[in-house]
Amino acid sequence: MQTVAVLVLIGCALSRSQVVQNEAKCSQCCDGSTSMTVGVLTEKVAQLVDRTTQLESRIQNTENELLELKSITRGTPKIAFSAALLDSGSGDTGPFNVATPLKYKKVFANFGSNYNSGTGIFTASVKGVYFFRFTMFNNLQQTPNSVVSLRKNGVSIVTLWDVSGSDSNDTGSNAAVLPLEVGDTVHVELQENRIVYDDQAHYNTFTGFLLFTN
Ligand SMILES: [Ca+2]
Repeated sequence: MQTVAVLVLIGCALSRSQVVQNEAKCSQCCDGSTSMTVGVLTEKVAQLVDRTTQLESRIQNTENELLELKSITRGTPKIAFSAALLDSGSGDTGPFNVATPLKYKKVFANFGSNYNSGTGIFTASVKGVYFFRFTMFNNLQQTPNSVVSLRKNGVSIVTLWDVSGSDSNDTGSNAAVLPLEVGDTVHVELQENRIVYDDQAHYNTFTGFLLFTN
């Protein structure tokens, strides 16, 4: 009986030794795996951030396309605006030491709300071909000093010019048909150190509308 008890105790001691060895091996194994797992996770997170950025860009593009499609599927997109320079009163606008968008404040119509009277800028919400026209009345001083241009995405397209002679009360207009992508902008710009005059007869106007989508 005593012999059996001794053998059992030896067996238990051997088993405990094996468990301790296995625990040590496992600890080494886990430390290595943890380092590898952190590296893999860091890479995965970076990939997810890239993917999220790409998805956000695609969602933005899809929203823009949806806005365009909604406008089209209602029938002919209703985009047309017309505005004059002064909402009230009379007087010169300018001169400014830098070229400045003219803010046509007296809004006669703004179907589609593509024209912003706070900035003077028209932003196309639909891809298509548009017509724009603007008029200019020169300053009332003896020497004319008025230059105004129609600009697409900041680039001059057509211009009105009256800067010499002794006449005043001159008016002029210019126009252009422009293909626009969604987000393209069109505005009328008073050139630096130039002046225009207006009153409630509304000589200076900015008008535009969509001719057709394409
Ligand atoms: Ca003139």
